[in-house]
Amino acid sequence: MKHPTRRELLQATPLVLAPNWLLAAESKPPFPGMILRQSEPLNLEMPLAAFDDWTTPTERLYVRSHFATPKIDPKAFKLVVEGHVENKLELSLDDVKNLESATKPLLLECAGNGRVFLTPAVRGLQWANGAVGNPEWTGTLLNTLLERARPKAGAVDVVLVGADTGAITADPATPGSIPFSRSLPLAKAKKPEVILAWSINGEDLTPSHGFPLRAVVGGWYGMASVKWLRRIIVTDRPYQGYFQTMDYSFFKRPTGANPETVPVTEIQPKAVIAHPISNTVVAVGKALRISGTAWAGESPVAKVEVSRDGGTSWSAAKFAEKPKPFCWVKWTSDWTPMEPGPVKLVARCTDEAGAIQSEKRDADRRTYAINHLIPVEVIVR
Ligand SMILES: Nc1nc2c(c(=O)[nH]1)N[C@H]1C(S)=C(S)[C@@H](COP(=O)(O)O)O[C@H]1N2
Ligand SMILES: [Mo]
Repeated sequence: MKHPTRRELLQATPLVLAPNWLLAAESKPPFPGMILRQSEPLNLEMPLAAFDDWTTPTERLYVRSHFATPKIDPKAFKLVVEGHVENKLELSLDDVKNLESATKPLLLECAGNGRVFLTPAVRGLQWANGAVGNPEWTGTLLNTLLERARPKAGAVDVVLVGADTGAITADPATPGSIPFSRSLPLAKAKKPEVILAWSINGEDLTPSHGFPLRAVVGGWYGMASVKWLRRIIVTDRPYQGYFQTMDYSFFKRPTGANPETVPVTEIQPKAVIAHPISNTVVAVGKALRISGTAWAGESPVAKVEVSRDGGTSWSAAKFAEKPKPFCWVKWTSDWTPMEPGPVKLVARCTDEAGAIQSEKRDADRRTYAINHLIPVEVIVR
């Protein structure tokens, strides 16, 4: 018999036995109930129960890291803003923290969230629904720094570069060791939903969430929210970094033109049923509250609907609060099942621009932006 490798063992071992966070920069073991998707680098998924909190507690926020967590000395920390700018900046952490600050909730969702639902199975971390969270961030607008650095005429992209580096050896392999980096078009970089955060839920960022400084890009999938931010480079042409060409890209079909490869950017609308969970037995004739959260990208959530017949008929869910832009909204839908048998519950979200979740998976999205309808089956008895 072939002996399992250390990696295989760790992947198959319950979280409580995995000692790897002791080797990483993380000071605490992951919160009980977090789902270990990979131990090196650390990748953790939030359990369904965590959809109950509107504000995601820091220890419940999913972790998605491509490389090992870098150890950064906050006293030696420098943020550089350079490239196609009139005024190159070099700032200490205190310089950044002394800029005008804002505190706002912003949802973060990994572009691969829901990948486990793809058939046939694909490569990549097998996230179920929980590579998402809605914490509160404190930081300064990226625009505040750009105003000081003054992009030159012809500036196109703002490249955010992390302090973490590594080589990806699986195809498509990186050209040796590279830092994690992503760009935003200048127009998006100037928006008020794009912040450089030093605090999450009122406390310092934790090592795995980007200590001491990270970007949070409201409305876009998580890969744009660069952690351990170190350099900001303004460019005069579109950036073609690995994590927006070889990785985190999909196909667009402009009308009348050939398919093009484009970076994954905006979050697509999604509703998740947190209660009841799949395969629950529910009582005939007894009121049941179906509940969950829903979110969208640059347009706020307009509507959540629930179906109790696998998607044939739909009824509007109730919001627990008015949907806030760039955040999730909690919703409920009350139902008294009257007939015994299996029932497929489905929830779907529509945003204010009219984008709605579809029943079928769009293959052009490759392994990203997964928001087709996923039924939750319950048994009425
Ligand atoms: N420097 C750096 N930033 C990064 C990543 C990374 O690996 N390195 N992962 C990105 C991805 S794909 C996601 S989904 C989010 C996850 O942020 P979190 O781990 O704080 O939840 O961080 C993004 N920022
Ligand atoms: Mo991600």
